Amino acid sequence: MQCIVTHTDLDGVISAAVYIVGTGVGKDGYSVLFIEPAEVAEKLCSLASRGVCRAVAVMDIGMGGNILRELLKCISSGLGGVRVSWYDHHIWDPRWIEELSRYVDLHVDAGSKCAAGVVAKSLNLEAAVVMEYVDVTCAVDSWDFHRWEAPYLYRYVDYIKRFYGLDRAFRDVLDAIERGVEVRQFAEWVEPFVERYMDEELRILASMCMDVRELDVEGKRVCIYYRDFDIPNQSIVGNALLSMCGCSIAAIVRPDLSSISFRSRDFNVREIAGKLGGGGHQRAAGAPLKISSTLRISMSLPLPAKLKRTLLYNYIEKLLKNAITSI
Ligand SMILES: [Mn+2]
Repeated sequence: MQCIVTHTDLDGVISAAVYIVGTGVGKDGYSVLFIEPAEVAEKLCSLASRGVCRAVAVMDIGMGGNILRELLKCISSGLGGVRVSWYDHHIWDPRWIEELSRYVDLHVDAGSKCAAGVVAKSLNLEAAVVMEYVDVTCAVDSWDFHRWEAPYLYRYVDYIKRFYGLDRAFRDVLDAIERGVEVRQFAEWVEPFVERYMDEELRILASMCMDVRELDVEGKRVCIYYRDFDIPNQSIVGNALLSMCGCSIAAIVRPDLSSISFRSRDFNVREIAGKLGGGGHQRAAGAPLKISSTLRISMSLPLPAKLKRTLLYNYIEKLLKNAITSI
């Protein structure tokens, strides 16, 4: 069995489909697992130990010091002869490349705008139909949206992920590519999903700036926003808070209250996330959210949405003020 371990987004889905097309593995010859980067060591090692994979291809999964240490624990013992190849376009420290390439067939190209591009190049794929999907994927992943199909495929995968699971998106895309369906035809075909997504997106965006709690912390305009649904996604919400609502720091609470994420264009939000036990990048970071049991109970009661929001915002406001002033 050829196993594929890939990221839970459009780039992950397209990378996997391009890989299957490029290697020509038959329908029953592969399995695909969608994961977050932090899970890669655990998933890869457990897949190898189960003995069902002859080879594992990892795609669109970045590396980090902690991830590498965890990974080396099992990979350096040989993984029972399972061959591992890895395709990525994130930035890797040269030492990570050196270390991991002793055990893994590494294809890392930080100059590529998406992992799907790295997969296509490594497998010498040049077919126009495939390369068009890759181009659209890179337009999404690099956030430049230079193709009109990009916002369609982006929202389509997000919608399918939420309601049907990414396996379904993967099968749709692979089927389309194998039948020679051009990416612009595919974008038209997914329009009903994108329309439903956009309806929800516009509904949320219409009241977003009124639903935020604004704080002034040391001259920074901090906005707290609670999303009570997964659509639109975190990046769209973060972008709208900064550009439409004029926030200088956006603090977004996930629907399940499990975590809080930060976006900013001028401030290093990694520091704030760090104070709350999280991390990330300078402009986009996140932290786990530990809410009190009283608040958790209140949030599950059939109270008016507005009241719940107020209770939650009061709590987050205190948390953020403490975190930011202690930096
Ligand atoms: Mn990517």
